[in-house]
Amino acid sequence: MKVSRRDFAKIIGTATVGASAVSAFGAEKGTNEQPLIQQQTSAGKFPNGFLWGSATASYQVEGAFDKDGRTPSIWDTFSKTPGKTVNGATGDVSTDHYNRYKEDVQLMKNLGVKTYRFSISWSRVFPDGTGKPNPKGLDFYNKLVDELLKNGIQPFATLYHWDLPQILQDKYGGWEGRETSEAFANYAGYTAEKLSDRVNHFFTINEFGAFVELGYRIGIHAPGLTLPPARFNQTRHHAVLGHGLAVQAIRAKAKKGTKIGLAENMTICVPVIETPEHIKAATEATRQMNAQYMTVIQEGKYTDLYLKKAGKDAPKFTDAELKAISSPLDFVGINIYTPQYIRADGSEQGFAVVPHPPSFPHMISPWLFVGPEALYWGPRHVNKIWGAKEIYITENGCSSSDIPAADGKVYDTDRVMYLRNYLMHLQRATSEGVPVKGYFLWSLMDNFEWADGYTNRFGLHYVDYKTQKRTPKLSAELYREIIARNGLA
Ligand code: PNW
Repeated sequence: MKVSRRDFAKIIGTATVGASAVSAFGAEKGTNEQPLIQQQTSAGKFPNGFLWGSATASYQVEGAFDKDGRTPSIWDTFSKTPGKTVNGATGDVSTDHYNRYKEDVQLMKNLGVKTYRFSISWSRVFPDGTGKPNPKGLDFYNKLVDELLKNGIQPFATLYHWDLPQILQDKYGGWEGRETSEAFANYAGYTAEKLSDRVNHFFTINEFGAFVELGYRIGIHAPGLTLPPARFNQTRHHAVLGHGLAVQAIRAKAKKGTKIGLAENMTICVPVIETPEHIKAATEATRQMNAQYMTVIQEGKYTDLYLKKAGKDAPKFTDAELKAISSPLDFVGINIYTPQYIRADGSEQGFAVVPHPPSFPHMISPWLFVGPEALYWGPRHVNKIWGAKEIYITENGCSSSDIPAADGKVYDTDRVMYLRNYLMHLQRATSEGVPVKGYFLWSLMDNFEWADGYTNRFGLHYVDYKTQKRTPKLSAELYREIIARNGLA
């Protein structure tokens, strides 16, 4: 990955003005005032019923790229274009989850996870992007859902994890065209209608902040475009519009009581030091640096600063579209890997981004800076700023070198260190009453890591791609322990 998280944040971030609507941390009640004995008895524990899970995504694990009527997605095209992925890797076979899903459900069962987040391949369900559905494509998800339920694992389904049907890219320029937002709503409504008798939670879209920015602006993900600002901002708008229209379509078609949310890799603004002034700055930075996605979805308007900065290149939109975009959600999912440090400053906007110094530690992916407190501040901001009452950490995890030892095991002590520290901060959040209901570790097993191909491994299970053998890593043992204790291990 050539673009670092730091550059990435700079690229998508907007600088800003405006006052914080949120009171400073120091003024809150009940945070540090628990009697010591109570803190000790609940030390390290998560709330009862906490949903421990793991996550994957269709193009990253399924393989079976041409089975049962599936048509190419933009990731098939992109990965088969020379020079786009490391070693020309594609998702043609990947971990062959399409054929091995039963075995993979057993991996989950051995971990003890209560839930599994997977994504649905749009071009399996609608090979033409829209129009006539393909029952054979949907059937895979029917079987997967049934297998999960049979094993006591709750399915959480993501409707879009980046594998747009290529035909919609060709016809409408993908998410640049409003037609794609509408096609997405149609596919989402249909799929939720078919699955919601057994799937209670649907995510519309995974990570606007990655697929739109990397795919349509920077060009290092599918469809590999570098659009000029006005067209690019319109693409952002059509992506959030697609989300909003999908929420409406799912509400109209799915079983009553079906819960709808999204999974967004928002910029996690961590106060450099936990003082009221830096916390206030980090709160405002959260709204402004996520203006184009999470903030407009939550608040139903683009911030003044976002529009001002975009100037003549600002997206064109109607009030009705803003209303659709901000359709009420049942829960909010946040993918959290790394922090963005923020300090208060005397500027009009009231905050400044503090870049990671060159010595700042990161995992093997250069963008994956280690900042465990992101797992505290992310959900806390979402709860305090927008009042979200049901929050999931829809992804968290890390890449490691993962070289098998002589005994065949992978002793991924760096991942163990990462998870233990991040989860301590998640526990801090839940113990303060931040309503985080579950956590999905990315990922169940090593898989196709987009432009990085198979070189960066994120799994709890090591995959030998020659034999498709899955072997639990040390981190899988740690996770099993944490789940069993419902607390830190
Ligand atoms: C997320 N970046 O992607 C995705 O949701 C997963 O599909 C992916 O495997 C996981 O995180 C690990 O990378 C990202 O460069 C990929 O900033 C790259 C970036 C961010 C998110």
